[in-house]
Amino acid sequence: MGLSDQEWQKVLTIWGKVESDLPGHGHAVLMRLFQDHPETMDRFEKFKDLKTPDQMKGSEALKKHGVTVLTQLGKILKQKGNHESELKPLAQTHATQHKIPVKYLEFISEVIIKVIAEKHSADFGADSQAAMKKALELFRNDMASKYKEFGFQG
Ligand code: 6CQ
Repeated sequence: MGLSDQEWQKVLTIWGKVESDLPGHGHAVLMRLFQDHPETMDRFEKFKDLKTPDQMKGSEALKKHGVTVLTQLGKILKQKGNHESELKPLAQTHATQHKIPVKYLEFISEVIIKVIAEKHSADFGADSQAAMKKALELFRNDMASKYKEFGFQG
């Protein structure tokens, strides 16, 4: 289901706060994802030596990947649902190369909302949270249908 103009506005306003410190938010999202859902880490060959929270905290590679994921997600959100050309290549690599189940996309969506809520509690009220949740659901649904086109059941 689509979002109203007002909902997209809420999503993009809070995303502006995320962009004020993309490395900080990205790093926090990855640390939280790997701590709350350790199985997600197995998909990343290059992170297999990161075993403790301290090692994760000090990892430049983790920070760099955090920027990668949030930069791409930001590009998608800014399309306000008309994200076919941004989504397709991402779905292709995540389905055929990295083999990332939709469940893991759900995990990262939850974590993104938690991290924003922690860092921006004053600016991320119930309405904004609901709008962001909806935007990430739309992203996931569209990823899931593209996955199927690429023969990955996700
Ligand atoms: C991704 C996810 C995170 C951090 C970085 C990327 C958390 O070897 C490598 O360099 C990485 C190959 C790769 C893997 C294993 C990769 C590339 N991703 C994963 C795993 Fe994705 N990713 C996700 C997104 C959902 C919001 C977005 C926007 C995104 C972007 N990815 C995972 C993963 C495993 C649990 C999840 C949940 C996930 C989600 N990811 C990669 C990107 C981008 C832009 C890229 C590089 C280009 C490409 O498509 O390979």
